[in-house]
Amino acid sequence: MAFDYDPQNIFARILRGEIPNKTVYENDHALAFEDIAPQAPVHVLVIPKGAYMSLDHFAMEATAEEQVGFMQAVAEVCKQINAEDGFRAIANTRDHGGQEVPHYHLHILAGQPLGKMLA
Ligand code: DGP
Repeated sequence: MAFDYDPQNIFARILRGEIPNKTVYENDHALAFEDIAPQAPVHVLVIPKGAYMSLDHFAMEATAEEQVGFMQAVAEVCKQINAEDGFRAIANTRDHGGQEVPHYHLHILAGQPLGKMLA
C-alpha cells in the first residue's frame, strides 16, 4: 500500500519544535513525550523522527538504524517509568485502529492495573 505522510500533522509539528512537549527521552531517531490527555498515571508516546504514518509503515520502510533507535527509546522509557509491575503498549493504526494523529506513535501506559483488553 502507499503511505501518504502529512507533514502538517501535530507530531510532525512537535518534532519541528513548533509545538511544545514534555520530553521524557530523545535520541537521534526517536522522541518520547507525555501524552496531552493521559489515560493512566503514566502515559508516554514514543515516536520516530522519520516521516512514518503508522506501525506498519515504520516496520516496512524504516532503516534498521531507525528501528533500533526507536526501540532504544522504548527501553529508556521503560526504565524511567518503573515498569516492574507491568504496562501496556498500543499502536492505534488508521481508521479501524482508531488512530487520530497520522504519525506513528506507540502509547505506553502504566502506573495502575489496566484491566484486560483481549479475552
Ligand atoms: P491516537 O488516537 O492513537 O492517534 O492517539 C493520539 C494521542 O496523541 C492522544 O492520546 C492524544 C495525543 N495528543 C494529541 N495532540 C497532542 C499534542 O499536541 N501534544 C501531546 N503531548 N499529545 C497529543
